[in-house]
Amino acid sequence: MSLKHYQTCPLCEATCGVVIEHDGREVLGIRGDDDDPFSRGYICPKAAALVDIHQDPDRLRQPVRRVGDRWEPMGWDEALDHCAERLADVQRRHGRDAVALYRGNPIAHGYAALLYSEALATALGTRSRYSATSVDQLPHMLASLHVFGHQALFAVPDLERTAHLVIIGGNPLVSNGSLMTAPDMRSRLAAIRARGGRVVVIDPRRTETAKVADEHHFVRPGADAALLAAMVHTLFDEKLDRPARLTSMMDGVESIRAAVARFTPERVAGAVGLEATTIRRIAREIAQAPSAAVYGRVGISVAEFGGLSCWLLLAMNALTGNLDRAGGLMFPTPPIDFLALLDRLDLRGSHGRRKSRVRGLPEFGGELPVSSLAEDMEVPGPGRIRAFVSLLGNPVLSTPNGRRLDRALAGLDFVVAVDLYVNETTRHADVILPGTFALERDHYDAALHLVATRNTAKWSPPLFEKKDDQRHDWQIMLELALRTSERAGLRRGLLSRLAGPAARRIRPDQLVDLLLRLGPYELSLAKLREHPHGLDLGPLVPRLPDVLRTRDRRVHLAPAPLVADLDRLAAGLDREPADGELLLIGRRSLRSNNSWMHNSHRLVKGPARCTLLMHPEDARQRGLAEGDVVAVASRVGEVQVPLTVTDDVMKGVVSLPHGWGHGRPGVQLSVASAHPGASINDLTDDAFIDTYAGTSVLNGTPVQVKQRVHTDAGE
Ligand SMILES: Nc1nc2c(c(=O)[nH]1)N[C@H]1C(S)=C(S)[C@@H](COP(=O)(O)OP(=O)(O)OC[C@H]3O[C@@H](n4cnc5c(=O)[nH]c(N)nc54)[C@H](O)[C@@H]3O)O[C@H]1N2
Ligand SMILES: Nc1nc2c(c(=O)[nH]1)N[C@H]1C(S)=C(S)[C@@H](COP(=O)(O)OP(=O)(O)OC[C@H]3O[C@@H](n4cnc5c(=O)[nH]c(N)nc54)[C@H](O)[C@@H]3O)O[C@H]1N2
Ligand code: SF4
Ligand SMILES: [Mo]
Repeated sequence: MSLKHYQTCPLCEATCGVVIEHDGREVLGIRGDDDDPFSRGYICPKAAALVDIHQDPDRLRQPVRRVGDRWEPMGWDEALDHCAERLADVQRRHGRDAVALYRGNPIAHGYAALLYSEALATALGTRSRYSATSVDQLPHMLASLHVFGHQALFAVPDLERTAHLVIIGGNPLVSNGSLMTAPDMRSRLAAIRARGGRVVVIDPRRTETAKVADEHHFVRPGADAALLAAMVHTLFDEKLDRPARLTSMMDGVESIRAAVARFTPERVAGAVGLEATTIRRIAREIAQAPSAAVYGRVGISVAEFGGLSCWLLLAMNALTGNLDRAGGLMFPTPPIDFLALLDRLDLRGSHGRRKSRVRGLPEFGGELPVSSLAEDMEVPGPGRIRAFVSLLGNPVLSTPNGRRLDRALAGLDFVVAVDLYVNETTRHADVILPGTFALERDHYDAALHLVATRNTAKWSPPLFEKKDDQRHDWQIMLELALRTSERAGLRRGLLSRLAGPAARRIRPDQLVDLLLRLGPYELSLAKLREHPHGLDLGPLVPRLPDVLRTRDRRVHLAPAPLVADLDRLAAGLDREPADGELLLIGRRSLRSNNSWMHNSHRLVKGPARCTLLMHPEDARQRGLAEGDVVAVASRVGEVQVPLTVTDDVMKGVVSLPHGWGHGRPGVQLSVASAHPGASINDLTDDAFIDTYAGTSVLNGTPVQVKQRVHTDAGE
């Protein structure tokens, strides 16, 4: 008997519809759902691996406690009470901020975990909050906060209608798009070209996306802000700016003109690695295209001037008249209107309201930059972090200077992780609380509709009901919140006892139902149940000025703090690289998902993927050859990896993927441990940050590829 179950793949931002064939107990096959109106049958190789994670013998299925170097099973009540006791104890003795909380990427891919992780953070009352945001999209949110007045108000490329797409520091053919939810990027990019449009890629590597584009330009890592400043300058210099359509809604045109005056293409060309004439042409073509969208992603955000780049990117779109129009950057209309909800709380986002304890890095949206986490655990003094709650995250592999975080975690009083595995981070836990996985829970893409290139809605029920001895991530978070509060003191204890029974009765899908009803399409769960393949709500529509959350409902093109930060950019323009120095950048693979899917045999089989890419000339200068094992060293560490020599990477630049490094002792990932690779974040530097935004710099790390390690015993 073969049954069909329809759901959304929760692994990345593309939100592809999948059909899962099953017999009620076992999965028989997973393929793309041709009837999903958004993904139209597309899936990538990771979708099939959903079943591998589901069935993985290494996956934890009940709470475990670390006893020496062994893990002992625990009952749920015992485990939750124990964790609550320990967290409350740390907070009683050292203050609330002594418990730090980190929220990882998969939280954004499950609405319930998203909601209840927020509840847990609130209940703990700690200001030591961290997430993957500060190693990812923070500068994009910061630009939105300044320019549009809300950190969660995103403008995304209108891929379906654009005539000219410029991609700076994104590789959507592999990442499947980010802050740009659009399944099947290959077809979507091909469609732009098929209708006579152009795709231009600017990246220090000739990426998979670059190879299907009309044009690719190498850019020096970290130089995008200078490049974008020069592009904006060119608009004014060549009288190409067309803000007319938006004049009545836009402030700061004269200020930004003055602010970028010193960044002429001729002045920045050397630092950027592009000819001044090319910079001018790229800007001109954007301005003159019938419609254009300039899009940037991780390559521009986790960089020294990420805040500036993300701001100038928005300015480039706005000044060419491409903001909020078909074919340009547009604002999605999500079925759950989070912004309207946050308006009721008068929440727009925040930056720099307080500073991290040791280094004084700026808060963003209530969180501190994760680059300050290890030092705030290690350095003695009042307010030092003593306990750590890790929710669906693996910061040892995903944040800079992972070795330091390893040491810091090992020195804490108590660590609890909500996770599926004993991995590089959770091996430091005292207790691991494993939740259900994708096939055992319902799905609704609350967060990704905020960045989708088409308005859609889809809810899917769980394929398999969870077993009695399993807990959903949201249930674990709710119980940790309630049980810790009960133990924490009179007022919180009382509140928690009063609120607890109600909170335990509400199911998260009831919340989704309510929020859908309040949303702009007045949907409901019942309505979505009638559309198991998903509901198409149409192309993006113009939303200015109502969508803006600036107090005056205008687009602020020249926010003072960002204009001021241009001085830092100008000061860095003539910096010379040290002798022999190469700049290290990252890379993603279609068969990886950050750090945690290497335990699927079907995804890791084949040639090793964790290799260092190097330009032939750089290799020759160092006497290195394809396949050599090389030592890559930065200020903070050294790793050894095999070398791939290729002119797909710019001269002076080397590339290593992130999410590897599974060889650490204690990790219980039998497949991944056989393909360990090395962690790029053992090289990235927690001291190297965008000092204005607070984001970690993960691209453009100075490294030396020092010596050739002879692997052949005879040599
Ligand atoms: N050098 C470098 N570093 C980077 C990046 C880069 O480009 N270069 N990219 C950065 C980016 S963009 C991001 S988003 C971060 C990601 O950083 P993190 O979010 O810290 O890391 P992930 O690898 O996503 O780890 C997710 C964890 O959640 C667990 N997990 C997965 N699904 C579930 C689930 O359903 N339930 C439970 N309970 N656990 C689950 C996994 O086992 C894993 O431990 O990495 C960042 N790090
Ligand atoms: N298969 C797969 N898909 C994923 C993920 C995954 O791990 N695997 N991770 C998901 C996550 S969490 C995210 S946030 C997204 C990220 O989505 P993307 O940003 O599209 O993914 P990346 O591959 O990191 O692309 C960044 C690009 O920037 C380039 N780059 C590096 N430094 C610079 C620079 O200084 N300037 C410029 N212009 N470019 C630079 C890199 O060469 C790379 O091509 O992908 C998501 N999708
Ligand atoms: S692109 Fe792949 S991983 Fe991402 S949602 Fe689609 S099938 Fe899942
Ligand atoms: Mo990310």
